[in-house]
Amino acid sequence: MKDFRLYAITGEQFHPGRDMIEVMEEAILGGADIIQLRDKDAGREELLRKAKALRTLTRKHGVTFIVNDHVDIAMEADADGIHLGQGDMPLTAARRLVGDKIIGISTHNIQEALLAQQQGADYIGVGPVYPTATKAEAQPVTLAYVREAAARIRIPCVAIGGIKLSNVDAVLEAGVKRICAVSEIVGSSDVIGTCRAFIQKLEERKRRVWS
Ligand code: 3NM
Repeated sequence: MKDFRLYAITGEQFHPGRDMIEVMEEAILGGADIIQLRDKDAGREELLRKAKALRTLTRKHGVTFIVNDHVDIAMEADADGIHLGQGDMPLTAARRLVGDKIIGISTHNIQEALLAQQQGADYIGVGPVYPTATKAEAQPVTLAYVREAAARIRIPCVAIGGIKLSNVDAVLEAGVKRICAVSEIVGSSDVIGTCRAFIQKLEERKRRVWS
């Protein structure tokens, strides 16, 4: 899997009146290096159309493309991988269908993380770190779980949930090297600038601590 550090997920409710592909292209231009299509409302046909458009965009820019939940859409659009929640298709079943494509798994505690790692996930989501309207029903896992995952899990850990420019320093201090945001990125009036600012914070942390 191509490595990544800034993971942007679609969230069309955060940019009414703007074209999703245009917004995600700005995210890529700002430095997002992995893009996920997440749309809980679209029907199959619409989802496939969006997936194909994002596939074209991500290929043009050489960034990774992931589809949330829908293995069949990921396969048909030739995405690089899929992202699955705890209530979705089991990882082992998904692996049989997607072969060596990327599989990411949402985790909310260290047991789920260790299991995902053992079953061959390529990366895990660690969250929601903070309360978030994007996934309002989920209980925040706090920085304590971010610290634990960063210390104990060997596959890439992506912190997600309520991450903003204003709190990302604390998340990075907890030990993760990859972050994901929906509303802070796609809801910004300056998507490119917001992604650049995230990248700058990742770079700063790398200079000070990782290298
Ligand atoms: N998954 P925002 S939190 C899609 O914890 C998603 O697995 C989460 O949106 C998880 O950056 C989340 O707007 C929402 O808070 C992230």
